[in-house]
Amino acid sequence: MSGFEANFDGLVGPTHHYAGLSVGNEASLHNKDGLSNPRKAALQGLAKMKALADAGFVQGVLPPQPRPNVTALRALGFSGNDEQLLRQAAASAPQLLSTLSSASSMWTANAATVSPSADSADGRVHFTVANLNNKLHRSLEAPATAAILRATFPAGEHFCHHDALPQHGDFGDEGAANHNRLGGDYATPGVQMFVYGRRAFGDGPQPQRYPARQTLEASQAVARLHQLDPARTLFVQQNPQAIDSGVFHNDVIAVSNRHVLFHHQQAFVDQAAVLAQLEQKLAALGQPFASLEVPTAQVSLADAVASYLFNSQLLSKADGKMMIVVPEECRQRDNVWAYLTEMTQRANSPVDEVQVFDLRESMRNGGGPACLRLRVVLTEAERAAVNPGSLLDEALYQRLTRWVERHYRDRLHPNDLADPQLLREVYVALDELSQILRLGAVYDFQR
Ligand code: SUG
Repeated sequence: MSGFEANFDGLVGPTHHYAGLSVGNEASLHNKDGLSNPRKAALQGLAKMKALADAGFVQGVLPPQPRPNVTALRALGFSGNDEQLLRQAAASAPQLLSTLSSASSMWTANAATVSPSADSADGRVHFTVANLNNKLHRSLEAPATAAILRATFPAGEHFCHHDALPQHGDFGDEGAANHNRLGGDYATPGVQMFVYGRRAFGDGPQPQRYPARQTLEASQAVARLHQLDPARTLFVQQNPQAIDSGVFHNDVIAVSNRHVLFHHQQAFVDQAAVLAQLEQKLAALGQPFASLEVPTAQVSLADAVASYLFNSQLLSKADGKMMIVVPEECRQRDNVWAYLTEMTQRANSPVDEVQVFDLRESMRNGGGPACLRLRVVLTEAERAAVNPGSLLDEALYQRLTRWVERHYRDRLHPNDLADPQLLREVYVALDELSQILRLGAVYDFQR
């Protein structure tokens, strides 16, 4: 049975804006209150999806969530009809309105942790929705994410869904952004590496400046829920110094594909031991391991954060080699670009091609190519069980492009979020989108 990796990208929502909500994410803080272009953001994301689908990769789409989040505003005491409610919130709590309007569900690497069926005892693909409880705006994503994932991957013979872990910092869980799977073939057992920032219980190194969002205890719970074999599971601590330099998720400092781990020299605590354990666990499966370690002397932590070199996608091509998908910001930094050029031209490098995408709108909030996609390893039988309307082909790309052009604004400032017309536009657009993707009534406002 053969397997492959599918990427499910989040479509950027119509309220994409720069709210400065994520302490520890330098791009988010630096770009607070800037003017965003939601239409351009969505089209940039779609262009990446289309290019990868055209290159033969299986590409899926996950829809945005309804924002402003009227349900949350009502729960927080704002009342009246939608117009009155938005007016009240804008007048008395504009920052809260902005927070509850974030389009942050676009970064689907944080939607859930996903384990392939080859690794789970019951032979199903497991999903655990991330609770994202370190940031208010992100903690509100979980219920809609659960509904969207269940509509996209119907529960049953092939897919098993778990709700988010308890909404408490001790179980802080940021999903697949802190998870990597290594192995040979996608459909045979592999090794799952969970990367945490701190321990909820007990001592250990901690970042001093910025928060560690993921706990060891959360990662362990996800591994249990997914019925993983402890012998093929590894819990690794992220280097606190990296977090303090702006590496708020592991996917800003490391990415894996098959037997390859592409990572920075300062990614993990006890890095040499981590790499040795990975090698040993893969060897026990009869699989090789290749560490592509980028030295600090060539790319500093600051360069890694500014360029998002590691927030890349490593994709297996038909010829057995890999391609690396990076943001335009990598090309703009000479040392990073020199490293990529050298790495892809080196004899015997597993990665021999670079593709560059302009994702500037998302990047300005700290979301690169890898943040925008949720990896789901599938077999053919599993793919056949995926909601067919969610898989991107030429026709869907054309429809989605027209849909964005029809419904999205080309400029948005946080002050515009009080406009009741914007909320009406969002409801019309998302209602139509759920029909285009054939997802059924996934949103609260449709029920
Ligand atoms: O959680 N930014 C997101 C970026 C998430 C990137 N995802 C991965 N690395 N996988 C975050 O910090 C900023 C929103 C704002 O400030 O408007 C934000 O939420």
